[in-house]
Amino acid sequence: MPIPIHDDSTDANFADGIAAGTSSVREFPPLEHFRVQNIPPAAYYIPDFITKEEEEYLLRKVVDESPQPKWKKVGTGRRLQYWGGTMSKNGILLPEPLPDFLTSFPDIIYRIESFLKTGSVKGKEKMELGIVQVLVNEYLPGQGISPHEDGPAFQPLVATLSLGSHTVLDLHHYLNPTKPSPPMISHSEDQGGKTIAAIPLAHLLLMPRSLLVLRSSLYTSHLHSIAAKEEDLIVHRPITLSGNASLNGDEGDVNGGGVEIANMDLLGDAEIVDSLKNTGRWKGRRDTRVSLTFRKAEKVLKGGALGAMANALKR
Ligand SMILES: O=C(O)CCC(=O)C(=O)O
Repeated sequence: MPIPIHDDSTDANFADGIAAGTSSVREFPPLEHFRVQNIPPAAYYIPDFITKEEEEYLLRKVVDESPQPKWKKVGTGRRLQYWGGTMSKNGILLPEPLPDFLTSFPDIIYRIESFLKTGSVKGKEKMELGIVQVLVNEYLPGQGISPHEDGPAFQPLVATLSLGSHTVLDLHHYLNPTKPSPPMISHSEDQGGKTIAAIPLAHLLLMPRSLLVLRSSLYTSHLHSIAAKEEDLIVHRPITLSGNASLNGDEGDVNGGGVEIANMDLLGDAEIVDSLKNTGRWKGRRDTRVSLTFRKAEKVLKGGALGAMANALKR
């Protein structure tokens, strides 16, 4: 299964493209090719969805050139921004125009939409997003996000682009309190009266420039989080002929917080995959990571920004 590895030859074209006002669009196999196996439906991991130049350009636009008031701080100190509008208290998006650096140069939104359509199967759920809002999260090393659902205000299909650094996204499932599933221990964290499993269901290593697509039950009935860490230890335990997992590296790695990832076969990063296969481990220090989550609100206020203003005046 050929996984696209970043092709440096396209970088020069992109640099030329900057001058010429065009961008170099790479071709990908259909979405299904990137499905993460053995987890609930469905997650897709696409390595190098954008080029290094596009990553640098987007970081410049979002971090260096965004007006300070655009940033909001959450309790843990993490910063975020909304592009395309914000949600009203009753879950209706008050829309604003999306900036050029997301719509036309680079034409990221168009590329995500076109790529998702390659996942549509006739007669089945359509993979159409209709992006109206982009949520930007900035994580300094040591910052994370606690387990949460993105909620019913958004369509259960989201795409997240990672910039600047890798991270590990954890996926969690709810426990049925009347039917605990050993060896999981229920977590006291409250999610609207529901308990979540203490041990994440899966871990995904998200590399810079990759796109992660979550949809369906992985969006509607699971949670996701990022542990607040400065460094990640990934371990790999190949399955032996007897069907058991054997650890190449040190058993202490697992006890010491090392995690196995579900998307190793899709990483497209030869250095990491070689390290995991040969030594059973890979360690990476986190740098500042910026994520862009592209989503569609279920309800959007008609009349756009002007409508939002008129409504505010009516109140
Ligand atoms: O940064 C990420 O990859 C995830 C962001 C996220 O889960 C959120 O903002 O709801």
